[in-house]
Order: sequence, then structure tokens, then C-alpha cells
Amino acid sequence: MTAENAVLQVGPLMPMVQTAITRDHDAVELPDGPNRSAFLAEHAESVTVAVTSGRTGVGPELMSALPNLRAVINFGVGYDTTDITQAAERGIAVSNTPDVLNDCVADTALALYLDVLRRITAADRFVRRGDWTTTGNFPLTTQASHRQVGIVGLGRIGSVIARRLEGFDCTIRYHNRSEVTGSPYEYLPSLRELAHVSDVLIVAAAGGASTHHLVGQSELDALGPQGYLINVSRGSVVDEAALVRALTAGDLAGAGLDVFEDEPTVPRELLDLESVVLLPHLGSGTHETRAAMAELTLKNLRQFLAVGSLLTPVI
Ligand code: 8YV
Repeated sequence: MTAENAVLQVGPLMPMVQTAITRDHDAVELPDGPNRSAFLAEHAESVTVAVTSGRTGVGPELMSALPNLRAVINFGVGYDTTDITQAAERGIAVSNTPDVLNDCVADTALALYLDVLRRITAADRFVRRGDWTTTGNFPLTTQASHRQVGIVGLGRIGSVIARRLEGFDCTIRYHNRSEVTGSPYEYLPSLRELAHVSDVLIVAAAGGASTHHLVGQSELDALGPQGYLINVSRGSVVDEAALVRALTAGDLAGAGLDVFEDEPTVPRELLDLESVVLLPHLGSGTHETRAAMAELTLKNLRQFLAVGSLLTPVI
């Protein structure tokens, strides 16, 4: 770590990013546990740039402990783990990795959509258990094409999901903070109303305080016992306790979840349910997309260190 422009690694990073920041920028990793305070006592003053991921982020306490922090470079499009309010107040720049992951996260949403409605992985388990030979045909499932689909958050990723669903001849509507100018899809200012008219609700809204539990009991009730929920954004957007209650009571037909409120903890009750598909937050997890995210992360870091500005700033 050099005195000028010291780079701090906060949380685990992809090996490619970690190697590059250590080799090229002398970055040091912030230790966890009891060694953290001693490390901060020695180095906090010199840290000007933090490189982190959406999983870890630079939260309020750590940000306050870094008096000369000028930039947070975030690997991932979501930056809800970083204290954006404090960053804005202190003039700390924050970047993320938008766009490069749209396709893969949208593909994951579609994979969950098809799996939950057509019960693909449940049917796979049926074959592996030998049930095909002992009990006969797999139960009938739900048609995935020609459905009424509601997108919660028609942003970069939500728009790609919508485009993919056009190929399934679905009717697409959406709910957003505000109407998207020029969108071909119907905008519903009430999320409850969107849930009511949808067979499937797909959550693609960004995480953070403003979307916390946006999908709650009332929206799940409106989706109803024939309805399905897909979430590929952040677990915090959905009231998970209400979702678990609805699924176990049969008040919702099924759910496809890539994200959870307290990752990597998945509610125990969901593990035995055949109506849900559970993924370990793998939305952007392909070689191609993670390499593109790594490259964009490093480009942001290099540009900041060279000229003091970010390539893809969020504030
Ligand atoms: C990453 C994500 O897995 O980009 C995001 O917001 O959720 C994922 O693509 C994650 O951010 C990496 O920490």
C-alpha cells in the first residue's frame, strides 16, 4: 500500500480483479475480525480508493472510518451494500458495472420462469428418483407462453427480460418508480394492481431502502394462488417471511428465487417445497459476464487513479 492513492480491497473479489489490483496498484485487503481495528488505526488515513463487490460493499461504519476516501469501485450492478447517502454527502465517487450483465441476469430470470411454470427441475428429480417407472406420468404443469407477466422495475435488466418474454408471446406490463417514456408495455402505477392482473411477477428492481419489501403480503395476495413470483434482483425487495407463508399455505402457485434476504441463508421451509426453484445468486455468473464485469471494474479504478473520474459512476 503506497501512501498516495492507497487502494483498499473490501471483501472477497474475483481472482482476476484481486490479482490485478494487488499487482498493479499495491492494494491491501481489509482484514476481518479482531485485526480490523489495528489495521484501520495504521492505514485508514491513507486509503483513498476502496474496491469492493455488491456482496460486501462499503457500509456506513467502514466509510466513516476512512477519512480520505475518494472513490468506491463496486464489482456488480447493485450497490445497496455501500452507504450512498454518506458517499454523496462527502463527495465520494461510486461506480458499478451496469449493462455488461443484463443478458445473463435476464437469461437467469427466463430459466427460473420456464422452470417454475413447467417444473423442469422437479421433473428431473422425478426421473432421477425412479418415479417415472414406478408412478407413471409426471403431473401436468402450467403453460409458459401466452402469459400475463408483470415486471417490477423496467430498468436495464427488466427491459431485457421483457424482450425475451415477447418471444413467448406474453402480454407484458410493468411497475416502476415512474413511467418509462417510449416503452411499448403498459405501465401500472400500482404494484398491487400489476400483481392482480399478472400470472407471473418478475422482480428486477434495484435493492436498497427505497425498494425494501416493495413486494409484500398485499401484492402476494393480489398475485393469488395461481400466481408465480420470480426474483433476480435483491432478496430485500420481497418480504421473504410473507413469501414463505404464502408458498407453504398454497396461497401462491410457486416461486423462482436467485436472491434471498440473508444470503447464503435460505428459509428452511422452502427447501422441501416442490413448487419453488432455488438458486445461489448466480444471475451474472458466467465466464463471459464475470470477465466483462471484472474488466469494467478495473477500467473504473484505472480511470479514477489516472484522472479522478469514473467511467460508470452511480453518483
Ligand atoms: C454479483 C449482482 O454476483 O451485479 C449484481 O448486483 O448481484 C451480481 O451480479 C454480485 O454483485 C457480486 O458481488
